[in-house]
Formats: sequence, C-alpha cells, structure tokens
Amino acid sequence: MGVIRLGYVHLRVTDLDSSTEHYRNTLGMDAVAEEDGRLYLKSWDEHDHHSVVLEEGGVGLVKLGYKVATPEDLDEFEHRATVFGARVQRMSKGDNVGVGDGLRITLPSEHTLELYNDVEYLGNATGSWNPDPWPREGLRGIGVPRLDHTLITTADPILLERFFSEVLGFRAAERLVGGPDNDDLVGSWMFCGEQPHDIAFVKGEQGKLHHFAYHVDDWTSLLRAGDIFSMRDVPIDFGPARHGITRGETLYFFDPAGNRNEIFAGGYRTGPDFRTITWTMDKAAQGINYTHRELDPDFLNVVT
Ligand code: M3P
Ligand code: FE
Repeated sequence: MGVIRLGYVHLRVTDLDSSTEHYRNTLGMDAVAEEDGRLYLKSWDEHDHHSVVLEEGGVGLVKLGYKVATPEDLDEFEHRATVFGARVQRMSKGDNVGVGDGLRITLPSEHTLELYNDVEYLGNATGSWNPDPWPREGLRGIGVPRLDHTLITTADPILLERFFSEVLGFRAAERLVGGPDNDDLVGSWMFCGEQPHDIAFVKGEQGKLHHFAYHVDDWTSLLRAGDIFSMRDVPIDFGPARHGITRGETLYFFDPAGNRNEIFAGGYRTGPDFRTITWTMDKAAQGINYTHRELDPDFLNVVT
C-alpha cells in the first residue's frame, strides 16, 4: 500500500534536439518512444517504460509521475485528495505512452502530480536471469542508472507537507526552519520508502522546478560525471560536494534548456520509524553544501 517511488519527470525544453543529445549521450539514457513531439527516455537500471519525457516549448515541469503499489491505492488517494480539497481527475490509459489509468492531482503548489500503478514493463538493460552488474555492451556518457528524487518550489511549504503526509503517506526526513521561533517551514525533504527523500520542496514560486536528480553509486561516479560535463561543456551549478541535509553527495548541472539536474549518491536509510531531523536557517548553507558552507544566491533563485 502506498506510493513506491518517483516514476517519471515530464519536462519542457526549449530545443528538443540539443536536450535529446544531453539526456541520451551525456547522461546516457535510452530513447524508448517518440510520439506527438514528445521523447520518452529510460535509464539502464530502470524497469518501467520511461522515467523522463521531453517536450519542446519552454522550460520547467509539465508534470511528475509517482508509482503506487496497487490499483486500490488509486481509489484511496482519490478519496483522500478530494477530502483535502485538491483538484483530482482520473487519467486514462494512453495519456502517457506505456502508462495505464491513474489519477491526476493538482498539488497545493500548482504542480501536476500523476499517480499510476499500471505501466508497461520493459525490464532493465541486464535482465533478470544471471545478470551482469552493468551492461556489458557499455554505457554512453555517465550512464545514469536511475532517477532518484525531485525538488520543487511552493509558496506554502506547510500546506504541501500536510498534503504529502495526510494524503500520500510520506514522512519528513529533514525540515529546514526559520523565523524568530524556528516555526516557519522553509523546506521539507520527504520520503515514501527508505530513501532520505523522494520529493522535496523549498519556499518559492508556485509550480516551479528546482531540480530533479539521478542516483549514481558513489563519490567516484560523481567525480567521473564531472569529468564528462567538463569534456562536453555542460554548465555546472555546484559540486561535487556533500549535502548536510540527507548526507548525500551531489553535483548540480543544467540541461541545455536551463532545467537543473543533479547527480546524487549516498544518503542514509529511512523507514517508518525514522525521526525527523531539523536544520535552522543559520546553518542552511551547511545543510545544502556541507563541504563549502556557502551558497550562491542563484542556487536558490534560479528555477524553471
Ligand atoms: C538537495 C538534496 C535546496 C536544497 C537542495 C538539496 C534547493 O537537492 O538532494 O538534498 O535548498
Ligand atoms: Fe536534490
């Protein structure tokens, strides 16, 4: 029962060709379908039909998809989201290539969130019979194995945290608080499984994307990703560095449209008995960039 993971990020990009080059050849994702001007891509260790969709025209998010454990979850989440006062519609099989019926919810932050259980299974690149540890035919560019999380912005983090908690059963791993009494919520990092976060949000403009992240194995992979970005002139935001929040290792960069991506490694394990960690604004720079303890204001201001 419940939400399993981030399934897909559907993005707008200014130029489909240059972004296709970035997501296919620099990150190493595979194109699995192209329909109505949308390109559907999948990372090598993902099993479901796709995890990134590129659509030409503008920047930022079209929508996020999270996979739920059972079809019955959709009925329960529809009920709870309606009681919460969110706008909920049913989405139909085929609205997204490879994805079955589901729910389309407008979050209090004005982002569109799709929930689905039925999705075409393609399998990963190494199969499920005596698999190799990685594809023996090799990987392109970084060869990202899978998506990890998204970070979005909202005018009302308390309301969005309530939504993810009360409607979708997420829990906060870490909270960033400010104000004289430390009771103003600036950001929340929430999980549905055992990762430190599956979704996070910070206070900001409604409906915007701060970044979405891919998981890689370790610090060495992160450094190698940095080498590939340098070879290919990919703009770097910051990193490689350590996050205080989530304890992950990070490298932020931009796709050709200016959408921020992250490569993320490490992080601790959570679970239903995990006790929320709190960061205060006077330590926010350390929380986000533990290594350098300073933040470029553009890191907080640039969203798409
Ligand atoms: C992460 C993370 C911001 C913090 C970002 C932190 C935008 O990306 O994965 O923990 O303030
Ligand atoms: Fe992140």
